[in-house]
Amino acid sequence: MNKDKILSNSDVAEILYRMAVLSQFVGENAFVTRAYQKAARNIESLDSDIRQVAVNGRLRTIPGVGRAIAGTITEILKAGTCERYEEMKSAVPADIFRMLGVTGIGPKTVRLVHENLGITTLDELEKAAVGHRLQKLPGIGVKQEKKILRAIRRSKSMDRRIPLGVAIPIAEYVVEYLKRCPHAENVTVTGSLRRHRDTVGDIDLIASSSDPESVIAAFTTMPGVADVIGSGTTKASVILRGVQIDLRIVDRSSFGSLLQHFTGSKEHNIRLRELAIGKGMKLSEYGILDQTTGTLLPCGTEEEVYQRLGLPFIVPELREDRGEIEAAIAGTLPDLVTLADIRGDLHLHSTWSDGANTISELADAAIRMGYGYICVTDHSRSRGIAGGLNEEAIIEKMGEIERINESLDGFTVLAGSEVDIRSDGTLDYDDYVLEMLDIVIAAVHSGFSQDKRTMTSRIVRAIENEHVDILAHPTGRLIGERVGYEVDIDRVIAVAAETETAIEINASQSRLDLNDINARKASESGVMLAIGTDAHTLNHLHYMESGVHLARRAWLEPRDLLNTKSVADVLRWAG
Ligand code: DGT
Ligand code: CA
Ligand code: CA
Repeated sequence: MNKDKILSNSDVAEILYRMAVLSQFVGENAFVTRAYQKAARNIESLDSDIRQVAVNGRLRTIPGVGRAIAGTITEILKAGTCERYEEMKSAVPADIFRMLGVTGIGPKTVRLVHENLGITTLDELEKAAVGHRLQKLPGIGVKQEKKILRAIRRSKSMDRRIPLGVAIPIAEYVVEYLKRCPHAENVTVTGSLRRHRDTVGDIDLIASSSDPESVIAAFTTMPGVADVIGSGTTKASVILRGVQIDLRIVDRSSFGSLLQHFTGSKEHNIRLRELAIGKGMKLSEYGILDQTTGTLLPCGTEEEVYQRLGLPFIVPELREDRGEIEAAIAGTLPDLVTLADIRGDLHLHSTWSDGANTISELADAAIRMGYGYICVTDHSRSRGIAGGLNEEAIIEKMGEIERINESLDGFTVLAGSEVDIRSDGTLDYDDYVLEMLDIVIAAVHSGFSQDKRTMTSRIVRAIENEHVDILAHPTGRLIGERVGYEVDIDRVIAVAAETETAIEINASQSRLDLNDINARKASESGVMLAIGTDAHTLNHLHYMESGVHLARRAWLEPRDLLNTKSVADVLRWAG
């Protein structure tokens, strides 16, 4: 890390998260690991700037920050790192985070190959697997070696696109900055980010201006710009925090045409152009050219573009050439779900397990968001590292929920759990515990390297349990980090339809799982979907927005989602 860089809350949290991972690796006890995690999470959700908190000598008022971690944070703020972090890093292979990021490679394997073969990078590990040097190691063998190689190759094939969670804050920063330029008007995000794809190749912005050059100058000299890739009188591209940002400036009269063009997708635009040609028109980023008269009609708004083509407006989320143009022509575009339709969040973690906030705090925040209910789904017994609850704690927690509900009017806290699906497909609580809960979410958190058949029957067995209401993050992917486990999602969808189990759209920006294509498939197969934020701090509650955009990309209407229902209907549905 650059020593002169100004550290944000999330930079400090990131180092603490990494320390949590390393502490497991160097054999610290689970308590230390959890302490780092907890502090990291609370710093992430802090409303104030961590630097200011430190200056005011108030680090220890942050929950989970004791004397030791306060010292660590102070060190990080001063030096960009800390002694213990460097010490732990030097005791482990250099490439450890990349190796651990591969689904199916855990600390045990990394330690084994490091100690026996001196392997410190993912490439070395791949080479050793190709050269059959791993199978000789204790506990690895031929089968395991093959598995490791396959896992590395899967992980390497993952594309290098930017996760939404990384792109959104960067785009917000740039938009805010440009809006303050005196000559910039209509600063707008376009491209795949406006369509709310789960990853983006770059960030595309447009604006209109009477003085484009001054806006371009402001853009290319913006604080944080690491490189200017190109700069002209009406467009420029820069690199900021490792991400490419394209800006186009256009005259206000053709703003709608450019917005439509740059929002894409390319496939959608190609289809629109074909449609235009059939009507004797030529569609471009400058406007619509009437071929017979030869006049160019620039469109000031996007609505105008669609209108002139004889189509109803098509929202950005649908513009992927997945049938939206046909539906627009036929007048059968879906009546998509909106954020206002969402009445509750069904996947939340509290301080009972690994969340940063109490149930009351979560409820208060949800009330402020206009929800009618939340379901608090802390981890189950076996998730020791995430503070999973045993049966006694569950009962105690249900008592607390009851007391909170008595004090609330028109709002309900549901008692739930995110129950681990064990490697054989059984659940982490006995049926009598599952029966007591309002909502049971089942999830895979371990044994990611199981082969596709084993994993699929494991999940199928879990959702066949009559107490399971929702299957959480069904593919286990972490965008930009791991591809997830191998699973026959079509089979899971089919069984979910049969067993009337809902499937989650996990709205966490690093998961977004199910994705748009599979969520649409599930819905078309008759499966109910449920958006859950998987919030571990209050800040995460706003992931609901990303979940709703994903649902819209999946063509979902309010009736396709569980959490657009009233609490009574949710309970009736869960039966
Ligand atoms: P990304 O950045 O890979 O996530 O995807 P987009 O969709 O943001 O693509 P990008 O940044 O290459 O271009 C932005 C938009 O510009 C794209 O969505 C549609 C438009 N566009 C780019 N190239 C073409 C093209 O060759 N034909 C047409 N019709 N439109 C294009
Ligand atoms: Ca783009
Ligand atoms: Ca671009």
